[in-house]
Amino acid sequence: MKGENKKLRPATALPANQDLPMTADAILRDFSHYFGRMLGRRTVSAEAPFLYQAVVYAARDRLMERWGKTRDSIEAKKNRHVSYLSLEFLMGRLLRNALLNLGIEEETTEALNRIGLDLEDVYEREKDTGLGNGGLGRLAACFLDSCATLALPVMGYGIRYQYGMFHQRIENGQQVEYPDSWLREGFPWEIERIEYTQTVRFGGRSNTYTDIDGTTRYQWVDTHDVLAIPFDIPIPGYKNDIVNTLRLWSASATDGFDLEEFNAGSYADAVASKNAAENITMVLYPNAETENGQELRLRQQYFLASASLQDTIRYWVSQHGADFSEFAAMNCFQLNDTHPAVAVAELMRLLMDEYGLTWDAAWDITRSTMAYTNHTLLPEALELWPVSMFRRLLPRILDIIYEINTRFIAEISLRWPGDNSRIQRMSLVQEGSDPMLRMAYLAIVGSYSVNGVAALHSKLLREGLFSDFAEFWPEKFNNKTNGVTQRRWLAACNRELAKLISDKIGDDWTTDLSQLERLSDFADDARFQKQWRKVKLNNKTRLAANIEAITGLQVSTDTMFDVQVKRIHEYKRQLLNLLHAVHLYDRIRRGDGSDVEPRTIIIGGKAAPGYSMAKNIIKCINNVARVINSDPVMAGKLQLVFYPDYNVSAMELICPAADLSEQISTAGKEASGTGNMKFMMNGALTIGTLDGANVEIREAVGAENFFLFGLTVEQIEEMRGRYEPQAIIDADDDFKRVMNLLDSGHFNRFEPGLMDSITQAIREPADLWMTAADFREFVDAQVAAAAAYADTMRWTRMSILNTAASGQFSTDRTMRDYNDDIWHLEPVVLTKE
Ligand code: 26V
Repeated sequence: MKGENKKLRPATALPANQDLPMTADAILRDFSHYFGRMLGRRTVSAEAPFLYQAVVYAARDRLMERWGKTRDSIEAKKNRHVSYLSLEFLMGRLLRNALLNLGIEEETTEALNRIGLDLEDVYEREKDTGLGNGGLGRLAACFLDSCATLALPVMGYGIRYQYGMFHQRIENGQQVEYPDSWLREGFPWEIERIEYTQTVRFGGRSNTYTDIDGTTRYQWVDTHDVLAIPFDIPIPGYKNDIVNTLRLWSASATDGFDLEEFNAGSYADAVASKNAAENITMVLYPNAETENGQELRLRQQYFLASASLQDTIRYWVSQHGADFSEFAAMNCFQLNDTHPAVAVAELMRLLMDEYGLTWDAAWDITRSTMAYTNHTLLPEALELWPVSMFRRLLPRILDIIYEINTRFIAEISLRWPGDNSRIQRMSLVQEGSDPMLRMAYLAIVGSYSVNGVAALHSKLLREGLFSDFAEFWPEKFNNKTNGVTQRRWLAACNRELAKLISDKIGDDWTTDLSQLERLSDFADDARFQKQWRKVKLNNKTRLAANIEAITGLQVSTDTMFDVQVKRIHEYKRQLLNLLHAVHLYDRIRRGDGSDVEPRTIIIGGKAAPGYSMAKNIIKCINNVARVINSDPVMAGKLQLVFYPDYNVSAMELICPAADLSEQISTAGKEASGTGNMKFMMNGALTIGTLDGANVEIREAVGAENFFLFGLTVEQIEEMRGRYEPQAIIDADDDFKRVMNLLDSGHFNRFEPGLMDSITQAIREPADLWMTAADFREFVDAQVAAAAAYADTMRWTRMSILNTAASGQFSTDRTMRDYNDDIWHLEPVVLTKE
């Protein structure tokens, strides 16, 4: 393809469009055009097919002109820019956010009202774009929103999975997974850009040859090639006319795919075999933090890395020719965890094999363009790939990684001569009968910046997991505490609270969240407090209606909504929450519940399909819930709800309604958490351990407005090896009764043995998560939370203060930090035509 694009005439831009009017009239006109003429529908009703698509097209037109202008302005200035490489972008729904950022929500509401439609109903018809597992993927989505709002030239690169995160249904208390066919009715936001198709290679072998200068060069030959087709999604900034891009790659077979392997007679088989190529982008892997090693997953990673780097280089060459001297000054690749870390070697390959750079020149560029963010401390989540798999799938890339390692080990030896154990510890290759590549080490060696996602997490990375590397390159390591975008997580999802806040302090907080501090002046204002409570109650009523619609349960809104929603994982300790629920049930049942503050405990989240312990936890929660909810003695006092199919849109309904936010991971295990920030912003109080960003949340809001409990990281580590959960249980009457209830079969009358795996886990001295160790303090902190809740004025004050102190947890702040310390981008200035 290279160079064959002969232009017959100089390219000319289309005449600039007149800016489309942002009025209800114009929006209605465009809606009618799309609905009637393009989609061919006549009858407008709330249920009409393609109604939502037509509204999107009307909005998209308005994004399109701004998108083009943003691109032109970036090109004109030849600005430095960032490519954010991520296997996950958990975008959720896009329509409300687009209208909010364009500033045309009211006009669109008005337009639809005129034809008897409610915009809120249209919003509900959009499926979530669920191309992520949880925190890491949603963080990437919040980053894109903030970068566009700050006018930072950042492009997201990801994969257009045909099937996103599975849907969870609860059948007989158990999680059952259903495929998420989110593209089935079309996805009106994307633009297919076949003109930027790339070719990605797999398999074959690596060959050497001598070029005309006598230099040894490498060639990757006999490969199986797959096409990467980009689909672009517009990312609008907040009322600033900037529209950035999320580019998602979809795999497609080349026309020659595997044809040579078939005899002339099996043409149909050859075409059918195209499936193998197209499978690469078929499905998102749903197993966050466990189960590494699937070959298809490695294919996905390389596919993303290669297509995205080729795309960036294609653009570079179109602007600068094959002169890479300024490439590093103008480009940065931020790696969202190690998932795209193979990009380190792929950039080396492209620069050397395709553009003829020397090793040293290519390495200089690589090492000054790559930056790596780590998102987990769990050792089992660190990616290791079998060398043998790399040799088979990516032979040329393996050569390069070995060469990087050889040179790296030489560097270590120079600094620490003869320190072989250090070399073994730091080598990119973990030796053994099945040698493995350590992707985190590849990412560190190949990057100029390595960051964690909360202060505590970054400290633990430096002192623990990556201590050898931090000793070698202290200047590479830094912290960037996570955030969330307040446009989605307050302005859009909690419009009533947003309005109350804006009426009090103006609406600058939508782009400067530190403004929320000014709310603290009103924390004791009785009138404001009453309004604040009214909003919370309305949000609880909304959630209660939703819970009834999906589970049939009627929950009482004059109870404390005590919420834990996140992926189900042992380290997050949903089990600890369940123990507390059983404890409250036990107290009320014994007639000791007169001072138990009425609560609705809500737990939601998905378990990785292969993570049997997590699935058991879901089943046990559902069993306990059934007993509690059907016991008349509990009425008005205690309810337990398992919220099914938790996702981004569910959180938009849940976080505005929460009173108490459960952030109860074992200290040192949750890298940051971002749900904790969404709850805080929406006025929930946190009950939590000193883990991840909880530490910073507590510092920001003050210890007196946070319910702290549990062992610290140091205490946890200190206790390992001499942890005796059974002794802890025996010494605590409440705990003993809870365990007896679980052991007795009370919650599993007809399912003998069901609770065994969880009661055993709690009694296990080697329990990594030390659930029993924190039981007593957790129960006591819950008593303190209940007492505070019972004092309405005090609770409301604490709630207001939590929102007021949440300013630093905006991804606007996070992105400024990345930009100041790592990216060094100039904001885009829109050029006038
Ligand atoms: C690992 C794997 C491995 C196998 C296949 C699929 C897959 C997908 C994801 C992961 C790692 C997920 C790591 C993660 O989500 N970490 C979370 O990142 C959040 C954003 O920084 C942070 O707030 C959470 O504390 C952290 O758990």
